Amino acid sequence: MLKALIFDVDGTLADTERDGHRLAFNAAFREFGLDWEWDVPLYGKLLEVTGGKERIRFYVERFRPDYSKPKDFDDLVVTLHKAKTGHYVELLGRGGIPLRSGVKRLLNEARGAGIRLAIATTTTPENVTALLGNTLGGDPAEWFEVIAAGDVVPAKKPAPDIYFWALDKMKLDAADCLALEDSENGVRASVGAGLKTVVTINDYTLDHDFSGVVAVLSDLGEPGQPFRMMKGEATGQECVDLDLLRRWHAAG
Ligand code: XBP
Ligand code: MG
Repeated sequence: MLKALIFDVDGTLADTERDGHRLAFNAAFREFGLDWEWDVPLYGKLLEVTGGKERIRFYVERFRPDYSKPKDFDDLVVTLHKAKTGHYVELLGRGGIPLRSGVKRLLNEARGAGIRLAIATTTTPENVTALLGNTLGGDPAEWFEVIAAGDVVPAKKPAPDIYFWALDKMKLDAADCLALEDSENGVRASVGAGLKTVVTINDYTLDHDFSGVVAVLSDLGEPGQPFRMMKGEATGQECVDLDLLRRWHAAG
């Protein structure tokens, strides 16, 4: 029986990467006098690695062989990432990023029907609070009973650990939940944790491998603004509602 929905954040609840996280990283690099500039295509390659601190290290290793790391490079990464979080939260505070189509509608429907809600994300907890506070309003804990985020597990997505952590806190079996994701790394994590998964793609993830998921679609859709279906069956539906999620959960 479907008892809970577990949402990814970046790319799933909101399109945060290209015009949110990327800009915040660049602002932090500028602030610290670094000539590192992550343009849109480069950032797509950097998304291969989840987690902001991990991504900065990956960039230096893979794309900046010219950069000689200072002795305190580990500390620098932490400092840069703190600054990046500050810029990101500020950007969200300016109302910079809305929720994706259909997200609020589905959250409201699920909440009204007594379906439990949780979050499983790689991003920093402060970012989740800021995004939800600026879009849904109020305290995120009123919407999501568990927020699994950031460094609570050492191995980030594609490892399944963040989903196991959330399931453990909710005391639920994977079989009774459905995950909503947007990326291959996210799907490897959710499917790896034994969760049936629905994917809403975005520009950075449209050619990802989504093996093992129950449905792939453009977005959750709104009445009059139907989703497009890439994989799965949704006869007669123009938006993703609980009925459809229950169907996918039972069939998948
Ligand atoms: C999201 C991430 C995060 C964000 C940046 O992946 O990988 O690292 O890009 O956030 P997912 P931080 O949607 O799969 O959870 O800088 O706070 O890590
Ligand atoms: Mg994501």
